[in-house]
Amino acid sequence: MNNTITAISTPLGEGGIGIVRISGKRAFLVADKIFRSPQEKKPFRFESHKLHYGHIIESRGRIIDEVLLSVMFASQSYTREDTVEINCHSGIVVLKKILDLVIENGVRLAEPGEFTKRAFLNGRIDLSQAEAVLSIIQAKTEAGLRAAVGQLEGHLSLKIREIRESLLDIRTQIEAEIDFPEEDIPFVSPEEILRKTEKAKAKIEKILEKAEQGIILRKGILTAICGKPNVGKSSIFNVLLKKDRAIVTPVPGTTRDTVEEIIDLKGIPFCLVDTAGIRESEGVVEKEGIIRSQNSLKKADLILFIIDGSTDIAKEDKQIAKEIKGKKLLVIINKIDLPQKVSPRKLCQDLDLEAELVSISATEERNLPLLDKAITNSVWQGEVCSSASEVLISNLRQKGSLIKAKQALINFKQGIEKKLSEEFLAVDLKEAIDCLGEISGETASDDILERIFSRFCIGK
Ligand SMILES: Nc1nc2c(ncn2[C@@H]2O[C@H](COP(=O)(O)OP(=O)(O)OP(=O)(O)O)[C@@H](O)[C@H]2O)c(=O)[nH]1
Ligand SMILES: [Mg+2]
Repeated sequence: MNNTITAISTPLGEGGIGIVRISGKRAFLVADKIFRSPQEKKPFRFESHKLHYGHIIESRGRIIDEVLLSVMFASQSYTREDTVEINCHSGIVVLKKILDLVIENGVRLAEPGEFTKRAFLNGRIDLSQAEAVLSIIQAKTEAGLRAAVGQLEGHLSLKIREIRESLLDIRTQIEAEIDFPEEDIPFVSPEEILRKTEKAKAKIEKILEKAEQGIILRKGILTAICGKPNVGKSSIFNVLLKKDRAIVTPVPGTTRDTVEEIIDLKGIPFCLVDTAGIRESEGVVEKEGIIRSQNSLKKADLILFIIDGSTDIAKEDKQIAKEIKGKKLLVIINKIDLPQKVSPRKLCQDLDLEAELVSISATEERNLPLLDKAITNSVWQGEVCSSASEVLISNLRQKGSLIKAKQALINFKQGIEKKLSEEFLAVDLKEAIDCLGEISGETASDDILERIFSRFCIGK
């Protein structure tokens, strides 16, 4: 923990500015060795969080780059350690050269997310806030960003802490009764404990109600567009994307490989996948494409099943309907600008599917707002994270911990009702407290930490 780390914190490539970051006890010492300011002022004496002009110099006195350097004192830095940031020109060679120079001076390369991990271990942020940093970096829509910022600001942390502290209070009361049964401590009635537990449980349930929203905003909805060849899948993919991304031709079997793009509908990120039309095929390439289509269907959170309204229902349509039955899906009748052979009223019955249905024309762009609405409604009804102050969790790990905490509280309550001994009750209560601690990080195992921080990039 006490060694000093460094990394390039900006994307590696040509750009205006690149940043090399150093954090730890040796940070200022290294800055002193490699940085020269025109006034010969020492980085130790710099004001915190101010930029200072100068040069990075290697041992033989040669200038590597003209830079702006800032020092951040441990008490106010991101990692809560002495930190130095070197703003140099962004080029692969120059960044690499400065990084090597820092490493030569007794600093080691940081692991992915290690700066944020230190911020967590040093108590600047809790674990859910550390996860929020990653959510901000990876946000796919503005609503997703709002939710992540809310989490970094500590809305979730505050709520979790509040619930956890109320449970810790109950524990103190119960333990006092276990440890000092004869002492004259104020007696807390089981009714009072039940009331407090119920309140904590209700708060957990309230967060869980919105869990799906938070997770969807973070992860997005994997949406596969499927159907037999030539129904207009790629045309629909392009109109949803509002750009000519996939090839469209009148030849059935045009799309071979799957094509993926992210769109933002009402703040929800949908990862759209255009797939090859599914049919019996002898062509080697087409066959491979169809296997990929089927894999996409298996993985998808949502399927847009496209039917060509201008042709009769074919055996391929029925075959695909069978394959996707039971999945979350939306049926789209396309080509309504042409004379229609398909009856929207009977279609779902004929295909033996239960699904919402929308009729559109991709080429004439008819009913597209209806299509957008049907897609968003299929995963989310109502307003999408309208403010950053909403308490939203952002991943399955947090959801899992909340569900476990809730279950432990249910067991605890039943234990009280059954008048179990305090020792028994204490076990369930501890479980609930620990599960909440997994979210904020107090009781997260090294394994959990490893899994979380390894998803970060190096330099954050
Ligand atoms: N009239 C009409 N033609 C359409 C419509 N949508 C697509 N088409 C045409 O249908 C043909 C096939 O469109 P694609 O989007 O390539 O169909 P696809 O389902 O991706 O086809 P494959 O990739 O071969 O499976 C093209 O000639 C499109 O211009 C529509 O709404 N109306
Ligand atoms: Mg296509």
